[in-house]
Amino acid sequence: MRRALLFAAAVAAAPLLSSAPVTAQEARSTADFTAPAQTFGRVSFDARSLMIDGKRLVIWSSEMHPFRLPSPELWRDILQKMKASGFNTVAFYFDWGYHSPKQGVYDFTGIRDLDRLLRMSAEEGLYVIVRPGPYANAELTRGGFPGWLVNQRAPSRTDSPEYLAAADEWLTQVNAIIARHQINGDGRGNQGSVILYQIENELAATTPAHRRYMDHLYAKARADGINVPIFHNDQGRNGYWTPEDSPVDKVVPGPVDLYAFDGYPGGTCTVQGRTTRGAAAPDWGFYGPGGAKGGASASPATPGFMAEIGGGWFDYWGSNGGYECNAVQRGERFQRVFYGVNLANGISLQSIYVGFGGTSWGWLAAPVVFTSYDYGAAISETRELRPKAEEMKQLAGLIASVPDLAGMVPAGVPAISSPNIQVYHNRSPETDARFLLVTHKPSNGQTNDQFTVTADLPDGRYVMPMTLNGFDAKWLVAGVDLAGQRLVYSTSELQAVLPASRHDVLLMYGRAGEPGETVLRFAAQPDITVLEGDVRSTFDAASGDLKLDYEHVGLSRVRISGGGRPDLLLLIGEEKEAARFWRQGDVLVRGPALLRHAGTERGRLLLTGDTRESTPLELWSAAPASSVRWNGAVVATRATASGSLEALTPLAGPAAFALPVLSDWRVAPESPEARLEFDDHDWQTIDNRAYASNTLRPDGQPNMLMDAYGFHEGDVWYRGRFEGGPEAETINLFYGAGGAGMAQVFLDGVFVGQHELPSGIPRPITTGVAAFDLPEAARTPGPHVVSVMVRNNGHNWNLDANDFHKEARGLVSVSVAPRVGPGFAVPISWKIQGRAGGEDFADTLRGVPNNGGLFGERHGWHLPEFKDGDWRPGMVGEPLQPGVTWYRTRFDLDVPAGQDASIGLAFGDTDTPRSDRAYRVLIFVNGWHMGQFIANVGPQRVFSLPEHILNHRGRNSIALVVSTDGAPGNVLEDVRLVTLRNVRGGVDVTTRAQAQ
Ligand code: IPT
Repeated sequence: MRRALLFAAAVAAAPLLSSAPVTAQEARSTADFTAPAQTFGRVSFDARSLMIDGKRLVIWSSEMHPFRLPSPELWRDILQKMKASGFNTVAFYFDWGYHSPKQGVYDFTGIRDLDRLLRMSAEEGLYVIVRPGPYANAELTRGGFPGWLVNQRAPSRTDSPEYLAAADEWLTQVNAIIARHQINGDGRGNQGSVILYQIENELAATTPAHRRYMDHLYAKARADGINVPIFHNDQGRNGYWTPEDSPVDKVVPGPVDLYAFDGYPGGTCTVQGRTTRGAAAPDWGFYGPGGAKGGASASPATPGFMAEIGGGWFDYWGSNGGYECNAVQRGERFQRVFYGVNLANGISLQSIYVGFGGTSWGWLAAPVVFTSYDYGAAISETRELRPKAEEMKQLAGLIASVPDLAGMVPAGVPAISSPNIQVYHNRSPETDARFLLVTHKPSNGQTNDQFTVTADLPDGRYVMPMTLNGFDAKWLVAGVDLAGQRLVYSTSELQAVLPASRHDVLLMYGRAGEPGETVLRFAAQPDITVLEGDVRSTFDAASGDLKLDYEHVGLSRVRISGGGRPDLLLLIGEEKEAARFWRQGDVLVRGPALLRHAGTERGRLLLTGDTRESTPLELWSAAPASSVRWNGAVVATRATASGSLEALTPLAGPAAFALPVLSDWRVAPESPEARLEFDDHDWQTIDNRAYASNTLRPDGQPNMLMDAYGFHEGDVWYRGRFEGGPEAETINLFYGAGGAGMAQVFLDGVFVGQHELPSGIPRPITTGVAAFDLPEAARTPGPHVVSVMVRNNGHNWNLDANDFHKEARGLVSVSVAPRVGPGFAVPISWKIQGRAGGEDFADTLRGVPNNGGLFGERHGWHLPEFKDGDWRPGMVGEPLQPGVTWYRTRFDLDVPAGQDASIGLAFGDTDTPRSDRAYRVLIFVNGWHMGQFIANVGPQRVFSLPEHILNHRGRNSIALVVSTDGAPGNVLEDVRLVTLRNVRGGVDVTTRAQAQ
């Protein structure tokens, strides 16, 4: 009751009624604006927003996965790019399986150094949301569960003691690290910037056993010293695991401090790579229809919180290549409309999944995805800022410039002259500042409209002429104090406010060519000097309003002085011009492709960043600067009439550099396991050990699953001995191998056949049956060997908490039997071999994802130090034997100093997602397994190789592991190095991932 009444008061404060039939829906929030703030040290929250040190802020977060960038120094590059795009927070999943090769064994060194990651995040000025699982999903093999957990029969994600003991192992380790980096400190003198902690991930099973599991995770975190608020991410706005029992909704209460949910609205990229504009942006808060689903009240006393809001989507084996489409689908305009509607709905914590996707290198990927996890994210896999990052910078710039945006509430519906338009109108209860989100009605509307919005704003009633062309939204603020200025309203969007040394600077922008107007308030008429552009002004002495009107063309500059306020430089740009500005600290910089940092040292302004080409530089700083340095070098500047400093000569762009041609290949055939006489005495014997998989198998079979023998990733080999006889006509396999997985079968060294699992979009086929006729030789009396290689392209995830990750991998059952008739199966005794050392592998530098059990991998053929001198010289394109063939070569790179490049490896015709050549390649670079290319499945033909793995200034080695059925044409296509990105700047990558 209390809630409803209070809210009614907020709505009643708006006297204007729409003259048009429809405007923004009337808000029906049950948010409890009187709920007392809950405090967790420096972090607190109430129904409206999170607060840090008692100060409200919008949590504007971007996710990345440290495990998808095996180059710790480049983590900093991503963090800096996120920070430069305006995010104040970064979210991390941690992948349990990445750190734990074996039960009881954990590794947080090198590429797995989470201490380093969290330290860096704090150094880069980002708050951190941690999501350590134990379950993650994240398109990871087993959804992040370790390989050894597949052998546990106890149901995962429940309170079964065995599972909890396993989860606790991980949590004890990872929580100890997280605890040291909390914003509240750990009580032992360590401190960092972690503000929120997620338990579990989208757990939609809510039985008492699941509730007890969640209780356990909460208690475990607290026992391990986690002292920040704890939340869970509901799969949708269902009300699963909310901190309190809602008075109005059927919610599932759970042990969380904050309620959060995930959402991926906005349509999809079809398999054809086309963008389809989906439904309108959902009202998941204040303006929603109520009810747990899609309503505003799943958790009335906690702020709107989206732990994942889609910032792209993953792509599938066998697609036509969806990442560019996803980048557009959830790109510019989408962000304005969807994230804006969220913000207007009171979702004051939003975390974009993902801001940088990276690479599912090695065997990290779940069966659904191939190597690239680019995701169409704002920061591409090659670490390029896509145009949508620039739009984010503009939106985030507004959020940073107007702290009043945190904790706003609905302010009533303004009048709009067009039925095609709606305006979400919110106000700050503290300052009365307004947020007006102008979008189409419905928000996926595409019309071009000119209309007026009439609203009672803090400084009076105003009729604002506006334009909205196509799918778009405008994020406007009104009645707000900005530095020493008063913005009455503007139909342009605000990107930055800088109280500069000589005058305030406001940076506004709008769509190219569209008209705009900005009204500022003064005590008396100020002096106006238009320095650049065509800006008209009128002053209304009665109100003190100075109205500027203009078109958004290029960059206009207006100097305003007097009028009882500090001097002001108003910059009004068309969108693209404004996107060239960066705000870092107390500096506004125009020009470069990226501004990483701005700091001052003894009056000197120190800037670091990237240039893509020769670039002019202009800057405004809060404190006067005696000199300016860019990436360490002095930049001669002059003062301008705009109160800025301008570089006398442009900043240099990057120098071009050449890449070597890959040649001098050394080639060696592999698959010796296929041969009859191969020595397998040290292989494990297949026996009847406990079977933990939920894949049904025929009665009486031994346990053939690879995981049962400690082999969880990549390839495994089986050898089965039998006595030849008339029954040995066919071989029938039932196997599990993940998306686009495969099996190859040999008899006595002779290739029998290959079976490939279909890719299947959006749900891959992950197990299959195959039958082959055996050659005549199998029927000759005496010992014979069938050798089967199974390539495991990842274990399933376990999103639905049904232990799907325990689906069989490797062989489930095999029979050698007559072709027809009753017959009987030939008895076979089996052995299995996989990754060297199984769960006790030696290569702890590269860790869990790197290797499977190919003969070459077991003998170090992938490693840079391997001596391939006795391999025969070979060429790409030459005919291949069925089975596996290795290609190795070396090359030198010489990327100019001070430049950051992304170099990749390309196969064949990169304009087509797949070819009719059926072959696969595992790519090893300096010993690191950086991807899998499947020519006939696709779509990925270019593989990004991050620096650190790649030595940009010196020697590198590459090993390509090609498997084929040996049919004519199934041969390695042209392979070449390609430069995917090249800038001057970058972060220092001084260590290399291996001794060369
Ligand atoms: C949601 C997961 O929480 C996340 O881990 C990731 O898998 C993401 O989806 C898709 O990339 S699951 C939700 C879409 C049902």
